Amino acid sequence: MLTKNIYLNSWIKEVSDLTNPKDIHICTGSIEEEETLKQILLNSKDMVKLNPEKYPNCYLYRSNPNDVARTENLTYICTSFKEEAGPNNNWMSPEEAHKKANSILKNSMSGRTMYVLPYVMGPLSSPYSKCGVEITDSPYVVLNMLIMTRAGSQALEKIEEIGGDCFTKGLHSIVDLSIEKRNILHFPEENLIISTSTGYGGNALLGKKCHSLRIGSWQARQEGWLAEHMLILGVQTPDDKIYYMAAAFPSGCGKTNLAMLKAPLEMKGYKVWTLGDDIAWLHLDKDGYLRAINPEAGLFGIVPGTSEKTNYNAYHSIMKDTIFTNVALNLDDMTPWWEGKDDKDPRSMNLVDWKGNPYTGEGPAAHPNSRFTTSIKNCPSYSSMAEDPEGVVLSAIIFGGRREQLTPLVMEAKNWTHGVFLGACAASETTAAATTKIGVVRRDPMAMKPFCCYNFSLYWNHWLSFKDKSLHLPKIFHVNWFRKENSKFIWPGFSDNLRVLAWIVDSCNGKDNKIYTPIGFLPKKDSLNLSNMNISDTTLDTLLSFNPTLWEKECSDILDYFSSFGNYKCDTLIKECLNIKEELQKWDK
Ligand code: OXD
Ligand code: MN
Repeated sequence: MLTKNIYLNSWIKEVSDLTNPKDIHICTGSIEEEETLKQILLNSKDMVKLNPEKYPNCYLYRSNPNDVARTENLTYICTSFKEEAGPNNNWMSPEEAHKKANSILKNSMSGRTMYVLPYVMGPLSSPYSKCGVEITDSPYVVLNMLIMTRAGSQALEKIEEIGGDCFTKGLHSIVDLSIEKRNILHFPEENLIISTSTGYGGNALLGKKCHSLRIGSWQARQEGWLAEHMLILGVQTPDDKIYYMAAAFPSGCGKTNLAMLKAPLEMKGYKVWTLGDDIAWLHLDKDGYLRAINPEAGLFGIVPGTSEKTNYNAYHSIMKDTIFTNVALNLDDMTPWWEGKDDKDPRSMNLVDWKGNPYTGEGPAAHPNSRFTTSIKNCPSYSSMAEDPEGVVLSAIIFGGRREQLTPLVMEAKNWTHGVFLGACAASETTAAATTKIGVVRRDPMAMKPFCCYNFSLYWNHWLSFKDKSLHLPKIFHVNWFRKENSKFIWPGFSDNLRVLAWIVDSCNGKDNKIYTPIGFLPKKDSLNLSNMNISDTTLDTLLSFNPTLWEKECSDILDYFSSFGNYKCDTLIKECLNIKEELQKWDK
């Protein structure tokens, strides 16, 4: 008997009959197991041990160069009805997807070990947690999942205790890593994920995007909660109160930086606590408060640009017990290196680039989407509230995007419906985390474009439905750190973003710090703490104002976007947008 869950046993048998592995290993998460897995990767030369004095228990893994980012074009939602997946997803019929996967997976594990990894997303004893089992033939995936989730024996015990089909099934095989065989398939109706011919984190660590966001968003709609692409942080104020916030930004817009921000010197008494940097599951508790848990246990962050100055806490999180993927290696002292780590010229060092070749000075030494995997507990600003099974009560929800023009530094929603509108029309310029063109503006509602598993119109209706379920919902805000003038950023970002969070706290406390406009409440000019900031009056005006003519045009674009979801329409948001447009037409220009 493999496990005490018959349903799991029969799935393991089904997968091993198909993939034909040389043996099966049920992962326990023990130290010995971890060591064995590391040794396998060291022996195969896919992984290198880093300097144990400077980077204790740290490793550098190099992936196949064709496999360095999520592949959204090869990611499918396989629902019975195409319209349910919506134009926001690639769709494949479940029959076709199973057929395709079966032919790719036939004997795909032959000669390899099949690892069965039970895991829990969320604190082990949380009523909001969910179980999963990932079957994979990649020791790298197991090692990462052991950091990113609560995995191994304890998770299996939970799965055995609950019994039946209480877990999301995730089947992953690296096959031959060819792009032709690469597919990331989601079967929400079967609670199943199949990922083939890839080893990249976002495609292969199935607990993360595939389970916690795609399958999660499907289940959340059915069960009345929200699975979101959000960090969770706590802002401690000088009177020692902590205000919890969840914030959604598209990939590569600084979620990890904001989640572990270090207060600027001028803001004495303020401190940011880190509970999560990528995913939040939100549930209404019995009193109607919206509570957030972080389903993950680790950080899978972008390395380039991380320095003591830009993100002190991330920098210090990754000095031990960390797996680096696709960074450069300094052969002189076996330390990892990446663009933005320090002021050194990479050509002056004895570097091997991310592909494992001597660095020639051409192109980046570390891949722009190179990653670190480390326990969130390594983060100096980690809050143990992240382990609270009940989660934290949210005071604010923040949406954001990367907009060079148009969108003010911060605005507050007029009410829940308007807040959902602000989230739904968030847009951003693409980054290196996905293999699409860099720098193209795309609508990225709630930063969920690549992750919402069903038609966005239905998703927005689900968000809107919370309005009638509670009197204690958090306030909603929209921020934009990326405003530019003459091609230069006009807001410094990073730790100075705490000034905006402090304004949000003031607002949650009912402070009279804002003025009404058709697009939302904007800060009164003197309401932000800008001490020692050296920001000119004109720049501040640009940051805190809006252009009604441009916004009227934006509303027309948003209306076009809102009507692009087939037979499903979110009438409430369409009406919200029409009202704003009408108000803008009358607004003093
Ligand atoms: C991530 C992403 O890796 O959003 O978090 O792409
Ligand atoms: Mn993300």
